Amino acid sequence: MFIFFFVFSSIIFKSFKMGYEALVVLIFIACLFGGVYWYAGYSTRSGGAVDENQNFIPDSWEKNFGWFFSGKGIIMLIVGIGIGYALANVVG
Ligand SMILES: [Ca+2]
Repeated sequence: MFIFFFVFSSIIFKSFKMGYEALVVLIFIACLFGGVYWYAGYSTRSGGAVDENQNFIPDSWEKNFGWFFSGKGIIMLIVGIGIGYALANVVG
């Protein structure tokens, strides 16, 4: 988790200088994370994954990446802010 935040904050930090590339990377991350969150819901709803506690997150993922789902709001907020800054750099 700490490695994740370290990598993530370094990407955000670089976005202040990189502009266009950072925007592309951040949009890619947003799509990737969105896809993972969507797939978690999809795989549990379709019955493809075990979800005994009925929170639409496959229990096998929750075991190791529970923080990734519990921190969904803050993670997407940080990505959103990053995109906002990168976009401001590109447009401005
Ligand atoms: Ca679950």
